[in-house]
Amino acid sequence: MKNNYLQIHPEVATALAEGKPVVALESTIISHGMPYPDNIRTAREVEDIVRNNGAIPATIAIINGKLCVGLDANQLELLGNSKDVWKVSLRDMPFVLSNRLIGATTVAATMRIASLAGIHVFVTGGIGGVHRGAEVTMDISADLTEMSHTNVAVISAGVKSILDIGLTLEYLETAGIPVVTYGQDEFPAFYSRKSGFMSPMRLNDSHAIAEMLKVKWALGLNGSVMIANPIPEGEEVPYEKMDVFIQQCLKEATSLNISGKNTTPFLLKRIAEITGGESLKSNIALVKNNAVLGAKIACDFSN
Ligand code: PSU
Ligand code: MN
Repeated sequence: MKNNYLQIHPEVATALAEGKPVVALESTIISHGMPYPDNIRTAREVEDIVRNNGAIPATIAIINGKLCVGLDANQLELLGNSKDVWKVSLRDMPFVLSNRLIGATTVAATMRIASLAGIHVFVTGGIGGVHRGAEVTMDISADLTEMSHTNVAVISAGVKSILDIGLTLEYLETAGIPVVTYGQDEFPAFYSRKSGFMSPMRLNDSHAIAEMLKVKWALGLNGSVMIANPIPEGEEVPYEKMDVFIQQCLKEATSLNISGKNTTPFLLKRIAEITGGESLKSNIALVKNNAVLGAKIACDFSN
């Protein structure tokens, strides 16, 4: 069925029509996850990495009443350097489209749009999840509900400890979402290779991961697979060190009454400030590392 709101970049459309590997990329990380101009530089470099590893990148955002799949240089600049960019999760999509606002898509919204376009592999930094204190706030990211029914695999560096990692893993299990860690037994915690939680599953190569995706969807087991890719050794900030900063930022968020959709962007920004850019450096390194693995999985998946 043709979707009148979809605008697929010609290069992406050609790749999809020819069955070539395509990797979806999100835009909230650009507009609300990193400061300018690191955000745009990183977005471009991540696209280059996807290309150099054999796949076509498709960065996704909402611009001028269209669900854009694949952005040009001006559109990337707009997302990275405009003041009024909406953070668009699933519930925001119709509002931002019908009002022709500029929207940066979260994991949830990016997955849905990727799926509409026929893309099955998606690279991000980290997914949203169950927040600490969710038993009171009910703050559970729509990323998780979306992952429970949309057939797009998500490559991330695990879950950072601004969230409740244990509860997030429980939620993923309840939702029937396989969690596969690449190359190690322990589930990674974004900036850190360790989290204190064992990964439910482990696979050591992209081919095996692509096979698992094919089997899952062939069985009619709809939904995502979370592929957790540990940050490279030389780039990590150890868990214990990072957790001190995170605790401090969480306290600040509470005292400033930050809630809802503002929580994650606030925490990411404060952590980068408090660590004097160290967290940002790690964040950039892990996204690039995910782009390499994602492109390889997309190549194996399309074969
Ligand atoms: N986690 C990160 N970096 C990010 C995000 C999450 O480490 O940039 C972004 C992603 O776009 C994710 C969104 O989908 O935050 C989750 O927001 P929320 O918790 O409001 O659902
Ligand atoms: Mn939330």
